[in-house]
Amino acid sequence: MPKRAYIAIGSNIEDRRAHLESGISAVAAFPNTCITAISSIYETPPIGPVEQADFLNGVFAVDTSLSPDALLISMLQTEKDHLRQRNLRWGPRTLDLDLLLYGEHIVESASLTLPHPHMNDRCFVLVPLCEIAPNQHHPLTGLALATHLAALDCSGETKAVGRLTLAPTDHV
Ligand code: A4P
Ligand code: MG
Repeated sequence: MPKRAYIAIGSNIEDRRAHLESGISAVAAFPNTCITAISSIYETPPIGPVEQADFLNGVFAVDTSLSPDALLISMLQTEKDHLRQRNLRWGPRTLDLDLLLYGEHIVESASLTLPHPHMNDRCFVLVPLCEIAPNQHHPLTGLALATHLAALDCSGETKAVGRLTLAPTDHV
């Protein structure tokens, strides 16, 4: 039985939009996986200790029969395929793919934490996520995602700058 998962995508190295589009197309080509929704794309100031260029961020939903670990491994491989360098934590990146939610799963392993531990604090995640799944409940808090978003002040932090176009793909 496929599970619904939510994936955050980001880039702050040009061509940012092209990186997002090819990142989502790569996920759409994962086995037994199809994209069911894509948020708008938002331009967001960098959060965290590293001074760097603004990001483009978005969130998309997939229905997948891959396990959480298999999905994450394919996502990390997709980042590598986009020449993602890992020399600075929180540093600039061509493509970042974070697994936010996988059904109601709660996981705490060496390689995977679910739900994503920072998702409730970040406007660049919750604004696009609530565009496509406002009534989804957070598995740990039991609260609707829209309730978490209402607790943040995202004014001035995210600006919708358009939508992505995704070429149709054949699915299994
Ligand atoms: N990992 C564990 N759980 C997960 C999960 N649920 N999803 C492990 C994805 N990965 C998960 O990630 C390090 C390891 O986390 C992975 O090997 C995986 O096994 P990483 O992508 O190599 O490192 P990172 O991205 O530099 O660190 P981190 O903590 O993921 O950073 P974030 O949280 O992605 O923050 N500002 C704006 N405006 N927009 C952004 O997108 N991004 C960051 C990076 C900072 N500031 C930003 C943005
Ligand atoms: Mg990451």
